[in-house]
Amino acid sequence: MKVRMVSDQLRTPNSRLRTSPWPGIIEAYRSHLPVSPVTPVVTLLEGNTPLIFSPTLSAQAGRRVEVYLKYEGTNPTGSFKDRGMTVAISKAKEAKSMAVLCASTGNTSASASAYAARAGMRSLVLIPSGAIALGKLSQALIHGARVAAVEANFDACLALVKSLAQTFPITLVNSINPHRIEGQKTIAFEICETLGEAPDVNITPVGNAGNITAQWKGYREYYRLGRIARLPLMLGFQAEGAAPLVKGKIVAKPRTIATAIRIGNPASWQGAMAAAEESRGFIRAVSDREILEAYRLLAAREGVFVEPASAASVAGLLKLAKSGYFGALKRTGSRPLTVVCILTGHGLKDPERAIKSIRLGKPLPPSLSVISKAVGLK
Ligand code: AN7
Repeated sequence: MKVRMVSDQLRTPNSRLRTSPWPGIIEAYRSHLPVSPVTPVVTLLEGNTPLIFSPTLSAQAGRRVEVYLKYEGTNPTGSFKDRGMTVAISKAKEAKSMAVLCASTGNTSASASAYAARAGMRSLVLIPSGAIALGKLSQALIHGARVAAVEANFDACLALVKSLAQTFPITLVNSINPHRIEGQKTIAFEICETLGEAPDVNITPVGNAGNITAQWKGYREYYRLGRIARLPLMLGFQAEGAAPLVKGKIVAKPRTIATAIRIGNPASWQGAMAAAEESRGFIRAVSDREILEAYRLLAAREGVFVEPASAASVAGLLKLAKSGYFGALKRTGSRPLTVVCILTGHGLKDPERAIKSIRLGKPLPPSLSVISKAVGLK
C-alpha cells in the first residue's frame, strides 16, 4: 500500500540510528495532536528549535529581565510553518488527498511544497507577484510546486485559493486549516519544557495571525493539564503599514519591507484578538525602520540571522524596553522576568535585504596594502 510505504520510508531508517534523534513534532507530541495510529506521519523532523538566551536584549530590557530567542529559522525549511505543515500534510495524506494548495507571502509555500514533495503529493501555490523573498520562491520552485505569481496582494491570493479549494478536490493548507494551528501550538510546549514554566511575556510577529493563535492555544492546553502554573502575556507586533489588528480595520493596501507579514486582512483575526485580550496582552505596531534596526542588531550583536518579519518581535521588545514597560510589570518573588521573542524565519530567506542593509565595498585588486587598508588593518 502506498500510504504505508511513505510512512515506513520516513520512519524506519531513523529508528535504526544509534542515538535516538528528535522524532519531529508529531511523534514528540502525539497525544496532543489530531493524529491516530493510521495517520501516515510526513515529517522532516521539524521542531526542537533552540531557545537562545540574549545577553544584549536582556540588558536593554531592564534589571532582572531575561530575554530568550525562540529561533524557528532552524526548522527544516527555515521557518515555523513546518510545525503546522507536518500535521496538515500528514492529515491530507491520511485523507488520500492528491494535492495541496496555499496562498503565501513565501514561507507557507516553501513549507507546503517541501512536505508535499516528501509525501508524494502535488502542491499548488499562489504568491503575490514580486512580493516574496527570493529564498522562499526558490524553495517552492525546487520542491516542484506549481507556482502562480498573481498580480495581487496576499489577501487577494488567499481569497482565490479559498474559492479553488471549494471547487476542486484539493486540500487547503493555509492556517485556516485547523491542522496547521494544531501543529504550530507545539512551539509553546517546547518553550515551557525548556524554561520549566511558561515565560512571563511571549512576543511574536503577527501577519495572518495563525501563529499567535496557535501559541496561545498551546499555552492554554499546558495550563489546563497542569504542566505550567501560569500563562504568559501574549504580545503581538505587526508592521505599521500592515497593521489591521491595531487599527481595527482591514488594510486594503498593506505596505512593509517585511514581506512575510504584508497582510491586510488576517485569517485568524479573532484568534489573535482573543490571545491578546484573554492574556491581558496587546497587539501593536512597529515601523519598518524599527524592524530593520532590530534585524541588524540580532545579526551583529547576537549572531542570530532572521528575516525582517521575524525581527518585528524584537523591534517590539526594544520599543517597550525604552518606555520602561518591563520594569513596571508585576513580578512574583525575586525571580527574574522571562521574556521570549519568537523569531519566525531564517535570514537566508531574504539575502537581498541583508545585502541592501549593509554596503559591500567595490572589488579590490589582490594587493596586500590595498586590502589591509580596506578591511581596517592599517
Ligand atoms: C517569517 O507564508 O503568512 O501571523 O503565507 O513567514 O501566523 O501569519 C507567513 C507569515 C511571521 C506571520 N514571520 O505569521 C505565509 C505567511 C514569518 C512569516 C509570519 C509569517 P502568522
